[in-house]
Amino acid sequence: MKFQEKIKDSAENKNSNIVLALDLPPQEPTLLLKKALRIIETVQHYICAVKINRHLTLPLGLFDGVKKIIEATYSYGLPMIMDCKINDIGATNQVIAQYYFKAGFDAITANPFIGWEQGLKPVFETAKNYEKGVILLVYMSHKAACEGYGQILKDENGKLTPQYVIFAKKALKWKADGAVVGATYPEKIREIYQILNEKTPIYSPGVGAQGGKLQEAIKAGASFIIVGRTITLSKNPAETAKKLRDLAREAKNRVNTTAL
Ligand code: NUP
Repeated sequence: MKFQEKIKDSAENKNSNIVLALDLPPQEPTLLLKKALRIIETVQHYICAVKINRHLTLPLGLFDGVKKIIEATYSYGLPMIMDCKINDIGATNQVIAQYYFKAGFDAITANPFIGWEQGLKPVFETAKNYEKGVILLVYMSHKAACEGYGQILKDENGKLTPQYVIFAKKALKWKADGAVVGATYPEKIREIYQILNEKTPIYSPGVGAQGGKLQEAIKAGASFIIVGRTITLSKNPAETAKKLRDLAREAKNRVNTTAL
């Protein structure tokens, strides 16, 4: 099954659009793995996918500890995303993508700054061969995002255009499986949502720890909300994930009712 269908099915089954960013602070690897597995086990009912970052791949190893996390995640019926933000020359990107897909990830993230030919083209081709997904960064959640994603440049017709508008159009052209737009910038989500026109779902990180508001992101058009530290560092991750899931459901219902 293709990634977009897989995560849509999972969101329906779990009745949740929360993607858990399984980020934990550095600690002894055996303990880290134990904590990571425990968190997935306790929050599995309230999330639709798990996203992993270097917090786990670096200390645990892709075909060692991370493999165990992937297996556990699958046993709960949840897809897995590797947030590797691919950003190199095509030949290198291809090797990176192959390793992540072979390890069992359903989708990877990539940076559109590197462009298509000898950049992301081999990544999209590899993803297609493996029936996996590629999610593009379109506007990041941090403060300095405007320095890159927000810079104004000339598009191919010479018209002054923000970088993120060009990236959103590329997400459509390259048939990306998702676009990352920070929950810290709901006005950017709104603008990018208009361009993507529901063809490419928006994944929105930056809720809680980075100051973004889940309800605002959903109201602006985000399909999936990525949450890390607010859940992983909470005293009761399951309770926090449930609360966020319920808030997201309410916000989604409100959007649907207003649209009627
Ligand atoms: O723009 C982005 N912002 C962001 O926070 C793109 C990302 N991939 N992320 C990631 O989402 C970040 O690296 C982390 O893994 C997660 C957000 O975690 P938190 O701020 O909810 O703890």
